Amino acid sequence: MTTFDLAEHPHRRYNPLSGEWILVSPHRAKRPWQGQEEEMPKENRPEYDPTCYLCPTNERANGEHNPDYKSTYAFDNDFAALQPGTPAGAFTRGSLLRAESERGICKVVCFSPRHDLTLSDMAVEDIRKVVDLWQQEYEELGMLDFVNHVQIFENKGQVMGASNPHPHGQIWAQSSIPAGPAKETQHQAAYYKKNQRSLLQDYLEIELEEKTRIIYENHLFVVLVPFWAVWPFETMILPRRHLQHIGQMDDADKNAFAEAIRQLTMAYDRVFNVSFPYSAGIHQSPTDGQEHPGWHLHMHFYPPLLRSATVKKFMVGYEMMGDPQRDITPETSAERLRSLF
Ligand code: H2U
Ligand code: ZN
Repeated sequence: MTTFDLAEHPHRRYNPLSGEWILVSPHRAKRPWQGQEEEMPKENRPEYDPTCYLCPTNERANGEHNPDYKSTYAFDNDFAALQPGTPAGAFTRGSLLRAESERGICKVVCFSPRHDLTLSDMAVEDIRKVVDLWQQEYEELGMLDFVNHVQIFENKGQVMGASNPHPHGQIWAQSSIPAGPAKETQHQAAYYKKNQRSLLQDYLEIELEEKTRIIYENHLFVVLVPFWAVWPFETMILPRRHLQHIGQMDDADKNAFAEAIRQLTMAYDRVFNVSFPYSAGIHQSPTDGQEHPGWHLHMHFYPPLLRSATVKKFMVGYEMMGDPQRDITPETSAERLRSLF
């Protein structure tokens, strides 16, 4: 009888943040790089695109013109999924059909006036300005009475559904706490209640000891592939300090956070020699007026690519019906990513 080995045998891994499990099948990926790694022609974008609705001075869908902004710029999404003026109300039919009105604000955040850049091309001082804007928006939106949760995120690349290559992200601020952050709120609170310690700080300590999933460190932030990662190159940026939200970041935190983002996105671009697509977002404490002592800020990166610039992972079949599944282990992915810093 052989002994159970995480690198060899099919197993399930627990995600303590979400309470969900993921199936890992390492035997199917003995050689994770069997796919060809074709080079994609480097896209040649102009610094300014007169047809881009995010470039400075250009007209947007609502007829407004963007200012001639020089660093970052945030505006209300012209096609906002949520609106601040939605009337209160509910629809129910017994306990089975339930709907509630939802108020919110959706913003678009331009990271740079330059149409041809991505975060990985930007200087750390310029990424720092993006972090400053995220902080300001989190605080301002979070202060609004009806806003209990602020989701900062970026969809990068056509395969993730980004509508425009101009470097930008979005912020959705709303009354209710969406499912992902709600699960993380619940699990971190339960852990804190039981242990008087933060779940992610304890987790980070273990990872710093094991080292196998750490891919980058600076004096304030760590980037790692979570033990329970689902996407082939999924990562998480974690502050060493127990920050509940971005509002608590000081200058040093913001600089180190910007540096971690820069290093990670540059490494990502080297995986398949393409501008690496992903969805990324900051999870942090809700702005609902509660204390949330267990909440530990972190940024998730979920890149869809699997084997090459063109072969992406699909979350289909068993994963839609059952649990997420991966072949390449998080440790193998971490090793690969670490070599690209
Ligand atoms: P994505 O690339 O992540 O889709 O973000 C771009 C957003 O920009 C998208 O949500 C908005 C779209 O609604 N938008 C405007 O607000 N004004 C415009 O003129 C075009 C697109
Ligand atoms: Zn542009």
